[in-house]
Amino acid sequence: MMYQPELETLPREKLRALQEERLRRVVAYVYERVPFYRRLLDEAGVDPKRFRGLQDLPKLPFTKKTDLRDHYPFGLFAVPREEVARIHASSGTTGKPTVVGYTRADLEVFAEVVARSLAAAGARPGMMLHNAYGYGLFTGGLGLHGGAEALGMTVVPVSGGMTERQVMLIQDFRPEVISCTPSYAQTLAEEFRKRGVSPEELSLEYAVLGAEPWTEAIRKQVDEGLGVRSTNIYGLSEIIGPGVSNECVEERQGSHIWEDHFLPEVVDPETGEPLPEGKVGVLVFTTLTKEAMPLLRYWTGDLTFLTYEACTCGRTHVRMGPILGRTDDMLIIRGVNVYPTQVEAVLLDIPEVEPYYQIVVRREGTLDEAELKVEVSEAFFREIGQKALSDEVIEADHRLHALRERIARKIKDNIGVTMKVTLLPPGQAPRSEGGKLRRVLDLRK
Ligand code: ADP
Ligand code: K
Ligand code: ZN
Repeated sequence: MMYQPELETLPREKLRALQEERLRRVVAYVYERVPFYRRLLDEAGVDPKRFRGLQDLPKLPFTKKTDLRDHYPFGLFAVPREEVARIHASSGTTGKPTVVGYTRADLEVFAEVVARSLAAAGARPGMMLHNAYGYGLFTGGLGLHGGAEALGMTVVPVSGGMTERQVMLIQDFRPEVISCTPSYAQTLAEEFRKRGVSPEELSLEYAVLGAEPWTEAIRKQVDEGLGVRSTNIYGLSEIIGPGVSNECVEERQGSHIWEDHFLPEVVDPETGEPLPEGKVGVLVFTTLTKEAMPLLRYWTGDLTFLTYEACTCGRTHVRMGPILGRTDDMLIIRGVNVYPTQVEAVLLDIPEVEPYYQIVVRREGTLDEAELKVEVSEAFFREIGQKALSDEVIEADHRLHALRERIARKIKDNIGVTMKVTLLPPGQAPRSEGGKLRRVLDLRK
Protein backbone atom coordinates (compact mmCIF):
# COMPACT_ATOMS: atom_id res chain seq x y z
CA MET A 1 0.00 0.00 0.00
CA MET A 2 1.15 3.53 -0.73
CA TYR A 3 0.14 6.59 1.25
CA GLN A 4 0.32 8.91 -1.78
CA PRO A 5 0.42 6.61 -4.80
CA GLU A 6 0.35 9.41 -7.33
CA LEU A 7 3.37 11.20 -5.87
CA GLU A 8 5.24 8.02 -5.00
CA THR A 9 4.99 6.66 -8.55
CA LEU A 10 5.41 9.97 -10.35
CA PRO A 11 7.25 9.34 -13.64
CA ARG A 12 10.86 10.46 -13.32
CA GLU A 13 10.57 13.30 -15.87
CA LYS A 14 7.72 14.78 -13.86
CA LEU A 15 9.57 14.32 -10.60
CA ARG A 16 12.56 16.05 -12.14
CA ALA A 17 10.45 18.94 -13.38
CA LEU A 18 9.00 19.34 -9.89
CA GLN A 19 12.49 19.32 -8.39
CA GLU A 20 13.71 21.91 -10.91
CA GLU A 21 10.95 24.29 -10.02
CA ARG A 22 11.25 23.76 -6.28
CA LEU A 23 15.03 24.03 -6.32
CA ARG A 24 14.94 27.40 -8.08
CA ARG A 25 12.34 28.54 -5.60
CA VAL A 26 14.28 27.49 -2.48
CA VAL A 27 17.48 29.16 -3.71
CA ALA A 28 15.62 32.45 -4.19
CA TYR A 29 13.82 31.96 -0.86
CA VAL A 30 16.93 31.50 1.28
CA TYR A 31 18.75 34.31 -0.54
CA GLU A 32 15.90 36.59 0.32
CA ARG A 33 15.38 35.48 3.92
CA VAL A 34 18.55 34.05 5.47
CA PRO A 35 21.54 36.45 5.76
CA PHE A 36 23.89 33.47 6.11
CA TYR A 37 22.81 32.14 2.72
CA ARG A 38 22.85 35.54 1.07
CA ARG A 39 26.50 35.89 2.07
CA LEU A 40 27.36 32.29 1.12
CA LEU A 41 25.72 32.57 -2.31
CA ASP A 42 27.28 35.98 -2.97
CA GLU A 43 30.69 34.56 -2.08
CA ALA A 44 30.10 31.59 -4.39
CA GLY A 45 29.03 33.94 -7.17
CA VAL A 46 25.56 32.42 -7.41
CA ASP A 47 22.89 34.87 -8.52
CA PRO A 48 19.48 33.37 -7.69
CA LYS A 49 17.97 35.17 -10.68
CA ARG A 50 20.34 33.37 -13.01
CA PHE A 51 20.23 30.02 -11.20
CA ARG A 52 18.93 27.48 -13.73
CA GLY A 53 18.07 24.55 -11.45
CA LEU A 54 19.46 21.02 -11.24
CA GLN A 55 22.26 21.63 -13.74
CA ASP A 56 23.58 24.41 -11.49
CA LEU A 57 23.24 22.43 -8.27
CA PRO A 58 26.98 21.61 -8.06
CA LYS A 59 27.68 25.37 -8.04
CA LEU A 60 25.90 25.80 -4.72
CA PRO A 61 28.09 25.75 -1.61
CA PHE A 62 27.64 23.01 0.99
CA THR A 63 26.05 23.67 4.36
CA LYS A 64 27.83 21.94 7.25
CA LYS A 65 26.84 21.07 10.79
CA THR A 66 29.24 23.76 12.02
CA ASP A 67 27.14 26.36 10.16
CA LEU A 68 24.16 25.37 12.32
CA ARG A 69 26.29 25.54 15.47
CA ASP A 70 27.68 28.95 14.48
CA HIS A 71 24.14 30.30 14.20
CA TYR A 72 22.84 28.70 17.39
CA PRO A 73 20.02 28.69 18.23
CA PHE A 74 17.76 30.31 15.61
CA GLY A 75 20.15 32.09 13.24
CA LEU A 76 19.33 30.01 10.16
CA PHE A 77 15.55 30.34 10.48
CA ALA A 78 13.91 31.78 7.37
CA VAL A 79 10.70 32.82 9.11
CA PRO A 80 9.97 35.03 12.15
CA ARG A 81 10.10 33.06 15.39
CA GLU A 82 6.33 33.40 15.87
CA GLU A 83 5.77 31.37 12.70
CA VAL A 84 7.78 28.48 14.06
CA ALA A 85 5.37 25.85 15.32
CA ARG A 86 7.90 23.46 16.83
CA ILE A 87 11.55 23.20 17.76
CA HIS A 88 13.63 20.03 17.85
CA ALA A 89 17.29 19.59 18.62
CA SER A 90 19.76 16.83 18.07
CA SER A 91 21.86 15.65 20.95
CA GLY A 92 25.36 16.22 19.67
CA THR A 93 28.14 14.69 21.70
CA THR A 94 29.62 17.87 23.13
CA GLY A 95 28.49 21.38 23.79
CA LYS A 96 25.43 22.99 22.28
CA PRO A 97 22.82 20.94 20.42
CA THR A 98 21.89 21.50 16.78
CA VAL A 99 18.55 23.31 16.73
CA VAL A 100 15.94 22.99 13.99
CA GLY A 101 12.51 24.58 13.52
CA TYR A 102 9.27 23.76 11.70
CA THR A 103 6.38 25.85 10.49
CA ARG A 104 2.91 24.29 10.51
CA ALA A 105 3.34 23.43 6.85
CA ASP A 106 6.72 21.80 7.66
CA LEU A 107 5.03 19.65 10.30
CA GLU A 108 2.51 18.56 7.69
CA VAL A 109 5.29 17.56 5.33
CA PHE A 110 6.99 15.72 8.20
CA ALA A 111 3.81 13.74 8.91
CA GLU A 112 3.32 13.08 5.20
CA VAL A 113 6.79 11.64 4.59
CA VAL A 114 6.61 9.52 7.75
CA ALA A 115 3.17 8.24 6.71
CA ARG A 116 4.66 7.29 3.33
CA SER A 117 7.52 5.59 5.15
CA LEU A 118 5.25 3.62 7.48
CA ALA A 119 3.07 2.49 4.58
CA ALA A 120 6.19 1.43 2.65
CA ALA A 121 7.22 -0.54 5.75
CA GLY A 122 3.95 -2.52 5.69
CA ALA A 123 1.80 -0.44 8.05
CA ARG A 124 -1.87 0.17 7.18
CA PRO A 125 -4.56 2.47 8.50
CA GLY A 126 -6.14 0.85 11.53
CA MET A 127 -3.02 -1.00 12.59
CA MET A 128 -1.48 -0.18 15.95
CA LEU A 129 2.00 1.34 16.23
CA HIS A 130 4.08 0.73 19.35
CA ASN A 131 6.33 3.78 19.05
CA ALA A 132 9.43 3.20 21.17
CA TYR A 133 11.45 6.07 19.73
CA GLY A 134 12.35 8.67 22.31
CA TYR A 135 9.89 11.56 22.68
CA GLY A 136 11.29 15.00 23.39
CA LEU A 137 13.77 17.18 21.58
CA PHE A 138 14.86 14.14 19.54
CA THR A 139 12.85 13.97 16.30
CA GLY A 140 12.23 10.22 16.44
CA GLY A 141 9.29 9.95 18.84
CA LEU A 142 7.14 12.87 17.70
CA GLY A 143 8.14 12.29 14.09
CA LEU A 144 6.86 8.72 13.94
CA HIS A 145 3.87 9.76 16.01
CA GLY A 146 2.68 12.43 13.55
CA GLY A 147 3.17 10.15 10.56
CA ALA A 148 1.28 7.28 12.15
CA GLU A 149 -1.66 9.55 12.97
CA ALA A 150 -1.69 10.90 9.41
CA LEU A 151 -1.77 7.34 8.08
CA GLY A 152 -4.68 6.54 10.37
CA MET A 153 -2.96 4.19 12.79
CA THR A 154 -3.57 3.78 16.50
CA VAL A 155 -0.45 5.19 18.14
CA VAL A 156 0.94 4.03 21.47
CA PRO A 157 3.46 6.73 22.46
CA VAL A 158 5.62 4.54 24.70
CA SER A 159 8.95 6.34 24.07
CA GLY A 160 12.25 4.60 24.85
CA GLY A 161 13.30 2.72 27.98
CA MET A 162 11.53 0.77 30.73
CA THR A 163 11.84 -2.46 28.81
CA GLU A 164 9.71 -4.52 31.20
CA ARG A 165 6.76 -2.24 30.68
CA GLN A 166 7.23 -2.24 26.91
CA VAL A 167 7.20 -6.02 26.85
CA MET A 168 3.99 -6.08 28.86
CA LEU A 169 2.28 -3.48 26.66
CA ILE A 170 3.23 -5.29 23.46
CA GLN A 171 1.68 -8.49 24.83
CA ASP A 172 -1.45 -6.80 26.15
CA PHE A 173 -2.21 -4.25 23.38
CA ARG A 174 -1.13 -6.51 20.49
CA PRO A 175 0.32 -3.90 18.07
CA GLU A 176 1.12 -4.97 14.51
CA VAL A 177 3.94 -2.46 14.04
CA ILE A 178 6.85 -1.32 16.18
CA SER A 179 9.24 1.59 15.63
CA CYS A 180 12.52 1.95 17.52
CA THR A 181 16.28 1.81 17.03
CA PRO A 182 17.56 -1.54 15.72
CA SER A 183 19.64 -1.99 18.87
CA TYR A 184 16.55 -1.53 21.01
CA ALA A 185 14.64 -4.03 18.86
CA GLN A 186 17.45 -6.47 19.74
CA THR A 187 16.92 -5.72 23.41
CA LEU A 188 13.17 -6.32 23.16
CA ALA A 189 13.61 -9.54 21.18
CA GLU A 190 16.01 -10.78 23.83
CA GLU A 191 13.63 -9.88 26.62
CA PHE A 192 10.81 -11.87 25.01
CA ARG A 193 13.08 -14.84 24.54
CA LYS A 194 14.10 -14.72 28.21
CA ARG A 195 10.44 -14.81 29.15
CA GLY A 196 9.75 -17.74 26.87
CA VAL A 197 7.46 -15.72 24.58
CA SER A 198 7.88 -17.07 21.07
CA PRO A 199 7.88 -14.83 17.95
CA GLU A 200 4.72 -16.59 16.72
CA GLU A 201 2.85 -15.54 19.85
CA LEU A 202 3.74 -11.89 19.25
CA SER A 203 1.26 -9.76 17.36
CA LEU A 204 4.04 -7.76 15.71
CA GLU A 205 4.32 -8.05 11.93
CA TYR A 206 6.46 -5.10 10.91
CA ALA A 207 9.34 -3.19 12.49
CA VAL A 208 10.47 0.25 11.33
CA LEU A 209 14.04 0.62 12.50
CA GLY A 210 16.49 3.47 12.20
CA ALA A 211 18.38 6.36 13.80
CA GLU A 212 21.65 4.40 13.82
CA PRO A 213 23.57 2.24 11.34
CA TRP A 214 22.67 -1.45 11.21
CA THR A 215 23.28 -4.36 8.90
CA GLU A 216 21.70 -7.60 7.73
CA ALA A 217 23.17 -9.34 10.79
CA ILE A 218 20.84 -7.39 13.05
CA ARG A 219 17.97 -7.57 10.55
CA LYS A 220 18.12 -11.37 10.70
CA GLN A 221 18.22 -11.41 14.47
CA VAL A 222 15.33 -8.96 14.88
CA ASP A 223 13.16 -10.55 12.17
CA GLU A 224 13.57 -13.95 13.76
CA GLY A 225 13.38 -12.73 17.35
CA LEU A 226 10.20 -10.65 16.98
CA GLY A 227 8.62 -12.52 14.07
CA VAL A 228 8.56 -9.40 11.89
CA ARG A 229 9.70 -8.03 8.55
CA SER A 230 11.85 -5.06 9.44
CA THR A 231 12.69 -2.12 7.19
CA ASN A 232 15.17 0.69 7.45
CA ILE A 233 13.95 4.23 8.12
CA TYR A 234 16.49 7.00 7.67
CA GLY A 235 16.53 10.66 8.45
CA LEU A 236 18.18 13.47 10.29
CA SER A 237 16.78 16.39 12.20
CA GLU A 238 18.54 18.98 10.02
CA ILE A 239 16.57 17.79 6.98
CA ILE A 240 13.31 17.00 8.84
CA GLY A 241 13.82 13.95 11.07
CA PRO A 242 13.09 10.25 10.41
CA GLY A 243 11.22 9.60 7.17
CA VAL A 244 13.61 11.18 4.70
CA SER A 245 13.65 7.67 3.25
CA ASN A 246 12.35 4.19 3.99
CA GLU A 247 12.78 0.77 2.46
CA CYS A 248 9.75 -0.82 0.83
CA VAL A 249 8.80 -4.01 2.63
CA GLU A 250 8.49 -5.86 -0.70
CA GLU A 251 12.12 -5.50 -1.74
CA ARG A 252 14.11 -4.24 1.26
CA GLN A 253 16.85 -3.32 -1.19
CA GLY A 254 17.56 0.31 -0.41
CA SER A 255 15.39 3.06 1.01
CA HIS A 256 13.22 5.24 -1.25
CA ILE A 257 14.10 8.89 -0.66
CA TRP A 258 11.01 11.10 -0.83
CA GLU A 259 12.54 13.13 -3.59
CA ASP A 260 9.77 15.62 -4.12
CA HIS A 261 10.77 17.07 -0.71
CA PHE A 262 14.45 16.18 -0.32
CA LEU A 263 16.91 16.38 -3.18
CA PRO A 264 19.75 13.91 -2.64
CA GLU A 265 23.30 13.83 -4.00
CA VAL A 266 26.26 11.62 -3.19
CA VAL A 267 29.58 13.42 -3.33
CA ASP A 268 33.24 12.59 -2.94
CA PRO A 269 34.14 12.99 0.76
CA GLU A 270 37.46 14.68 -0.12
CA THR A 271 36.67 16.87 -3.13
CA GLY A 272 32.91 17.36 -2.81
CA GLU A 273 32.49 16.44 -6.49
CA PRO A 274 29.16 14.73 -7.30
CA LEU A 275 29.63 10.97 -7.76
CA PRO A 276 27.87 8.77 -10.30
CA GLU A 277 25.06 6.38 -9.32
CA GLY A 278 26.27 3.39 -7.32
CA LYS A 279 29.47 5.02 -5.98
CA VAL A 280 29.82 5.37 -2.22
CA GLY A 281 30.27 8.87 -0.88
CA VAL A 282 28.77 11.45 1.45
CA LEU A 283 25.04 11.92 1.26
CA VAL A 284 24.04 15.55 0.73
CA PHE A 285 20.50 16.92 0.81
CA THR A 286 18.80 20.08 -0.36
CA THR A 287 15.37 20.61 1.16
CA LEU A 288 12.84 21.48 -1.53
CA THR A 289 9.80 22.43 0.52
CA LYS A 290 10.95 23.39 4.03
CA GLU A 291 9.85 26.82 5.19
CA ALA A 292 11.30 27.38 8.66
CA MET A 293 14.83 26.12 8.06
CA PRO A 294 15.55 25.20 4.46
CA LEU A 295 19.07 23.95 3.83
CA LEU A 296 21.11 23.92 0.63
CA ARG A 297 23.36 20.92 0.00
CA TYR A 298 23.53 19.83 3.63
CA TRP A 299 26.54 17.64 4.25
CA THR A 300 25.16 14.74 6.34
CA GLY A 301 28.48 12.97 6.89
CA ASP A 302 26.61 9.71 6.21
CA LEU A 303 28.17 7.37 3.67
CA THR A 304 26.08 5.50 1.15
CA PHE A 305 25.26 5.22 -2.57
CA LEU A 306 22.20 5.90 -4.73
CA THR A 307 20.42 3.71 -7.26
CA TYR A 308 17.89 4.94 -9.81
CA GLU A 309 17.08 1.41 -10.93
CA ALA A 310 13.33 0.80 -11.11
CA CYS A 311 11.90 -0.93 -8.04
CA THR A 312 9.33 -3.72 -8.25
CA CYS A 313 7.17 -1.96 -5.65
CA GLY A 314 6.28 0.64 -8.27
CA ARG A 315 7.74 3.63 -6.47
CA THR A 316 9.86 5.79 -8.74
CA HIS A 317 11.79 7.59 -6.02
CA VAL A 318 15.53 6.96 -5.92
CA ARG A 319 16.85 4.44 -3.41
CA MET A 320 19.82 4.90 -1.07
CA GLY A 321 21.83 1.99 0.23
CA PRO A 322 22.24 1.34 3.95
CA ILE A 323 24.40 3.84 5.79
CA LEU A 324 27.83 2.24 5.78
CA GLY A 325 28.97 4.60 8.48
CA ARG A 326 29.09 8.27 9.26
CA THR A 327 32.32 10.12 8.76
CA ASP A 328 32.50 10.85 12.49
CA ASP A 329 32.13 7.12 13.35
CA MET A 330 35.05 6.14 11.19
CA LEU A 331 37.94 4.63 13.08
CA ILE A 332 41.42 4.84 11.71
CA ILE A 333 43.30 1.84 12.99
CA ARG A 334 46.95 1.77 11.97
CA GLY A 335 46.08 3.81 8.91
CA VAL A 336 43.14 1.67 7.81
CA ASN A 337 39.62 3.18 7.73
CA VAL A 338 37.17 0.99 9.62
CA TYR A 339 33.42 1.38 10.15
CA PRO A 340 31.61 -0.60 12.86
CA THR A 341 29.08 -1.76 10.23
CA GLN A 342 31.88 -3.54 8.36
CA VAL A 343 32.67 -5.52 11.48
CA GLU A 344 28.98 -6.22 12.07
CA ALA A 345 28.57 -7.48 8.51
CA VAL A 346 31.36 -10.02 9.08
CA LEU A 347 29.49 -11.42 12.08
CA LEU A 348 26.52 -12.38 9.87
CA ASP A 349 28.47 -15.29 8.41
CA ILE A 350 29.52 -16.71 11.76
CA PRO A 351 26.66 -18.76 13.23
CA GLU A 352 28.36 -19.23 16.63
CA VAL A 353 28.15 -15.49 17.46
CA GLU A 354 25.37 -12.93 17.79
CA PRO A 355 25.48 -9.30 16.59
CA TYR A 356 26.10 -8.05 20.11
CA TYR A 357 29.55 -6.52 20.06
CA GLN A 358 31.80 -3.68 21.04
CA ILE A 359 34.95 -2.36 19.42
CA VAL A 360 37.57 -0.98 21.80
CA VAL A 361 40.56 0.92 20.45
CA ARG A 362 43.61 1.74 22.54
CA ARG A 363 47.02 3.16 21.88
CA GLU A 364 49.84 0.92 23.08
CA GLY A 365 53.02 2.98 22.81
CA THR A 366 52.78 4.39 19.30
CA LEU A 367 50.56 1.65 17.88
CA ASP A 368 46.78 1.35 17.75
CA GLU A 369 45.37 -1.84 19.20
CA ALA A 370 41.82 -2.81 18.34
CA GLU A 371 39.80 -5.34 20.26
CA LEU A 372 36.52 -6.82 19.11
CA LYS A 373 34.39 -8.09 21.96
CA VAL A 374 31.63 -10.29 20.63
CA GLU A 375 29.08 -12.58 22.22
CA VAL A 376 28.77 -16.26 21.41
CA SER A 377 25.25 -17.57 20.83
CA GLU A 378 23.26 -19.21 23.61
CA ALA A 379 23.27 -22.51 21.74
CA PHE A 380 27.01 -22.52 21.21
CA PHE A 381 27.67 -21.49 24.80
CA ARG A 382 25.53 -24.36 26.06
CA GLU A 383 27.34 -26.77 23.78
CA ILE A 384 30.71 -25.62 25.17
CA GLY A 385 29.42 -26.13 28.69
CA GLN A 386 31.63 -23.52 30.38
CA LYS A 387 30.67 -20.86 32.89
CA ALA A 388 33.10 -18.19 31.70
CA LEU A 389 35.21 -17.58 28.63
CA SER A 390 38.59 -16.65 30.08
CA ASP A 391 41.78 -16.91 28.05
CA GLU A 392 42.62 -20.20 29.77
CA VAL A 393 39.22 -21.67 28.95
CA ILE A 394 39.57 -20.60 25.31
CA GLU A 395 43.12 -21.93 24.99
CA ALA A 396 42.03 -25.26 26.44
CA ASP A 397 39.01 -25.73 24.16
CA HIS A 398 39.79 -26.18 20.49
CA ARG A 399 36.25 -25.11 19.42
CA LEU A 400 36.60 -21.74 21.16
CA HIS A 401 40.15 -21.33 20.02
CA ALA A 402 39.18 -22.09 16.41
CA LEU A 403 36.21 -19.71 16.55
CA ARG A 404 38.37 -16.86 17.80
CA GLU A 405 40.89 -17.48 15.03
CA ARG A 406 38.16 -17.70 12.40
CA ILE A 407 36.63 -14.35 13.40
CA ALA A 408 40.02 -12.64 13.47
CA ARG A 409 40.88 -14.03 10.04
CA LYS A 410 37.57 -12.93 8.50
CA ILE A 411 38.05 -9.43 9.90
CA LYS A 412 41.57 -9.28 8.53
CA ASP A 413 40.51 -10.61 5.11
CA ASN A 414 37.45 -8.42 4.75
CA ILE A 415 38.51 -5.18 6.37
CA GLY A 416 42.28 -5.36 6.38
CA VAL A 417 42.85 -4.75 10.07
CA THR A 418 44.06 -7.01 12.82
CA MET A 419 41.73 -7.16 15.79
CA LYS A 420 42.18 -9.03 18.98
CA VAL A 421 38.98 -11.03 19.39
CA THR A 422 37.49 -11.48 22.83
CA LEU A 423 34.60 -13.93 23.12
CA LEU A 424 31.94 -13.00 25.62
CA PRO A 425 29.28 -15.23 27.17
CA PRO A 426 25.70 -14.33 26.13
CA GLY A 427 24.47 -11.08 27.66
CA GLN A 428 27.88 -9.48 28.27
CA ALA A 429 28.13 -6.90 25.47
CA PRO A 430 26.45 -3.49 25.87
CA ARG A 431 22.71 -3.32 25.15
CA SER A 432 20.44 -0.47 24.08
CA GLU A 433 18.23 0.66 26.91
CA GLY A 434 15.98 2.61 24.60
CA GLY A 435 17.90 4.84 22.22
CA LYS A 436 20.94 4.70 20.03
CA LEU A 437 23.74 2.38 21.10
CA ARG A 438 27.40 3.36 20.90
CA ARG A 439 29.31 0.29 19.83
CA VAL A 440 32.75 1.89 19.74
CA LEU A 441 34.92 2.76 22.69
CA ASP A 442 37.89 4.78 21.46
CA LEU A 443 40.30 5.19 24.34
CA ARG A 444 43.00 6.90 22.28
CA LYS A 445 41.64 10.43 22.81
P1 ADP B 1 21.06 12.95 16.90
O1 ADP B 1 22.09 13.77 16.20
O2 ADP B 1 20.53 13.53 18.16
O3 ADP B 1 21.45 11.53 17.03
P2 ADP B 1 19.48 12.86 14.47
O4 ADP B 1 18.19 12.13 14.33
O5 ADP B 1 19.49 14.16 13.79
O6 ADP B 1 19.75 12.96 15.97
O7 ADP B 1 20.62 11.94 13.89
C1 ADP B 1 20.68 11.75 12.50
C2 ADP B 1 21.77 10.78 12.16
O8 ADP B 1 21.45 9.47 12.63
C3 ADP B 1 21.96 10.61 10.68
O9 ADP B 1 22.76 11.62 10.10
C4 ADP B 1 22.62 9.25 10.61
O10 ADP B 1 24.00 9.34 10.89
C5 ADP B 1 21.94 8.50 11.74
N1 ADP B 1 20.86 7.69 11.20
C6 ADP B 1 19.55 7.97 11.18
N2 ADP B 1 18.84 6.96 10.61
C7 ADP B 1 19.74 6.03 10.24
C8 ADP B 1 19.65 4.76 9.59
N3 ADP B 1 18.51 4.24 9.22
N4 ADP B 1 20.81 4.10 9.36
C9 ADP B 1 21.98 4.62 9.73
N5 ADP B 1 22.13 5.79 10.36
C10 ADP B 1 21.02 6.49 10.61
K1 K C 1 5.09 -11.97 15.25
ZN1 ZN D 1 10.52 -0.24 -3.67
